[in-house]
Amino acid sequence: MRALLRRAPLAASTLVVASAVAVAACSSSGSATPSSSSSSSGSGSSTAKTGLKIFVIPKNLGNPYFTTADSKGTGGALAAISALGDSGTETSGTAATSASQIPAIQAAITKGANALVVSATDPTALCPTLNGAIKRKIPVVTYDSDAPSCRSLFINQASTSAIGTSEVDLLAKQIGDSGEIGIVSAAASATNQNAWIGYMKTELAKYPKIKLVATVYGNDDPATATQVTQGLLEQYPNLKGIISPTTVGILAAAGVLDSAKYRGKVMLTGLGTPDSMKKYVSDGTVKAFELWNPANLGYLAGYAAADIAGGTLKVTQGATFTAGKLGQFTIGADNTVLLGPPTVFDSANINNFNF
Ligand code: RAM
Repeated sequence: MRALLRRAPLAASTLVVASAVAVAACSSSGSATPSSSSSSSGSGSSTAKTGLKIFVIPKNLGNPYFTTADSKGTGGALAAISALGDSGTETSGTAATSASQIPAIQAAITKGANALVVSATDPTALCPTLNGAIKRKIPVVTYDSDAPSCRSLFINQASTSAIGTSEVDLLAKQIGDSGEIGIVSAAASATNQNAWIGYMKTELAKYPKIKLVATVYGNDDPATATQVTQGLLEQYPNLKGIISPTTVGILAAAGVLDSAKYRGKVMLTGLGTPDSMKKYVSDGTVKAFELWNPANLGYLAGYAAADIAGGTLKVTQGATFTAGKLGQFTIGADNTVLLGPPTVFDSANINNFNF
């Protein structure tokens, strides 16, 4: 039954390896596959385990981006987990810090987790705990923000380089390729933020008249993000633009810029949810920004975690799996799965989106 739910018809080449995978799935209680191990191929078992306990652990609770990514009602991670006959729980701390997130990961392990789905606040701090899970054969699937040396699989929302470079290109267009800009990031330790900022810096080499003057950190906390944005504007009165690659940061920055003093004078782009940004696009504070569909990201991560824990997906480069409504995905280099390209939102299309 579970196999019917989760499998689209398999290609002949995939069917050849299915029986070998079924044997592997039966011979171990979990199927955690550290990213370094990739000896056999494929997916496809008719004997998947169900009733598994899967914990979804975002950077923090209370961040609407993760609520959308994780919830059953939005079609996020918990929807995929429950569609596959497993039991999903979303848990984390309330601050987007490792100190807040690690106890939730430890508690999930103690409660008998069969798989963990984690957005890493800080890979260095999380890895001892996550490696402990992998040692106990609990697969760790990262989503949104990776912990490359201590997970089985990473579900990447969109090409890391494309996110970084496109945000610079979007802002450059809005400021006429010239002037001082700043970045309002989330946590200084966050893998995703730092990877995107790295590509922004590379892309800036194409714009000799744009100067990145500062990167400030709002820690995915609305009050902190507001404060650091105000500080940035005070310290750099000639600032022409801000990139905020965090849904919490861009919303806070938009709130600060939504005044006669700044509207139309300091441009803002980054990663935001269309629902939260509609007001600022319609009043002209923000021209264009981007994001992927967070619910689809969570759904894909939940699906993959359930498939790995259930024994129907072995983590190895080239393995394919069908993630329900989202269709077929292939595990790529470094045991990473890519959701797809993000959408750029502007006044012409933003009202077509509701998340
Ligand atoms: C925030 C978080 C998250 C990031 C999004 C774009 O909600 O920092 O990790 O992916 O923004």
